[in-house]
Amino acid sequence: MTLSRRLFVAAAGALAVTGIPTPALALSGDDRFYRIPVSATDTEADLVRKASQVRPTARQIAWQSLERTAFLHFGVNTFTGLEWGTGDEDPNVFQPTGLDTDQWARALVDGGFKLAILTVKHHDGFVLYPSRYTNHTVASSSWRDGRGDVLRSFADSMRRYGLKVGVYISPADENQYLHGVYANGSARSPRTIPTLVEGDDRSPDRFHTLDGTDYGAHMLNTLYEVLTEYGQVDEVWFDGAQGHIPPDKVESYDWDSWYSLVRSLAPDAAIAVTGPDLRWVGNESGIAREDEWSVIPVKENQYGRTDWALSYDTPDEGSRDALVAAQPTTDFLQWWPAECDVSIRDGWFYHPDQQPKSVDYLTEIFFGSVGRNAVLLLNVPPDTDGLLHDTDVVRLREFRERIERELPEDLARHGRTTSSPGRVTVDLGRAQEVDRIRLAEDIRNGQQVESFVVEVLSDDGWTEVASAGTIGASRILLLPTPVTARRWRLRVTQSRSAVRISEFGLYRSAL
Ligand code: FUL
Repeated sequence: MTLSRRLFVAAAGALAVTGIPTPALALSGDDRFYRIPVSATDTEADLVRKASQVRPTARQIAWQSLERTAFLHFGVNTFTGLEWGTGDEDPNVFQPTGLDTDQWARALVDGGFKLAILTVKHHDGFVLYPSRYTNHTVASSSWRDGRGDVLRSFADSMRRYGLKVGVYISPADENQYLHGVYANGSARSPRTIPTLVEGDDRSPDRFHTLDGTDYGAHMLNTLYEVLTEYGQVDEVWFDGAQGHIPPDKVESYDWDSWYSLVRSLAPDAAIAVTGPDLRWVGNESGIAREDEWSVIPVKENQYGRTDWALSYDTPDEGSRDALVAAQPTTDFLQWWPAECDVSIRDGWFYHPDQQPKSVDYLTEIFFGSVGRNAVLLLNVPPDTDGLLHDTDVVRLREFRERIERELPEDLARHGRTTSSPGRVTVDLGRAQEVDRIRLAEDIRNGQQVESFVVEVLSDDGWTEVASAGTIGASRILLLPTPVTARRWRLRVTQSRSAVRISEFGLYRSAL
């Protein structure tokens, strides 16, 4: 059942960090506690206490609750068959003659998705709306006589069907590299955004003065167009890859200026994954660590870029041992939750010879991401007609139906729940078969549980049926065989501070 305001104390922990206000004030999400500085003299106990005091921001809480989000990789690569474009492709190859973004939206809703992110600009630099700052766009294609705007259609359709809108804007840009803008060695200096161009019909209320290189200013102007002309955006995705730009052509990205513009134009948008709000899980298979922490040690790199204090793919990102191991490089303990990106097909872009993953595989991915304190970001690439392929559309529906059968009805909802320090007990009224358990901490109280057991009452007393480490925003346990019992208990065996459990759900799958 969902335990809305139930609090139980699993372990006492001091709540005050010298010099900063108590996080008890921050239960609805508060930027003041999303990261706490670490010093070289902090003991293990100090680190654990600080980690227990980190809280998500309101925008991180909103993002986490989405659970299933979608990626749409679409652009010139869809037509050239490449995964990474070249920046000098003929824009005229882009001919999605049957573009129907309502069809995308319907399929994603039918798959249980709540937000979709479009690749507005991939590494090739081709832009899916008519930009004032580059000719490598849809406007240079004869498609719709140069008047097509995929971003407009996408954003309108998503909103029409109740989906939130996200934008992928690649920092790497091969076209701008070929035009001598990207990595041209220009100085970082104050830039006026938007930078008005000849014949510009905009008269903004406010201009932003931000530091940037020539390319940094180009990114800022792109962000300005996307975030002021297309309605509310809830996720801005900055990728970390370089495409084919030679590694010695270094453009030091103006992260601080980009973040600041996003915050002022789209304050609710979560900035991913080269960003402060959420992190890449560390692989592209859609699977989180079994024990996935949302509070992890980070360091701050050049121009305010949040980076891992350990490595992006370390098997343990946030346990007590990890906090201690990372300490020499840690600047902050930060709420930096994991996003699991994976494509339904092998490639990110559509290739006719590839097939979507099976429902079994997608279900495994769901349990490996949403079931492990992460958010799923599943890519479903539109094809050359500008449609999601029928096979993928059917697969999305089957995936949603399968998850509904995996977790059909929370049996605990009709039970009687009691809680006492470190324990939540559910009396189902009669013995019932259970094979899936869904748990959640109220993350407004941070992430506290380090280990727990689930037990059932039998003639021999309380007997363990499952045990694991972290819970976080969502933990789903699959029992290898169904267990029949009337009384079920969650017992926290180790925690960082007072634990607030918001969900103890018991299910019998109907497969
Ligand atoms: C990667 C990119 O290089 C891929 O093309 C894709 O966009 C993926 C989501 O991120 O880093």
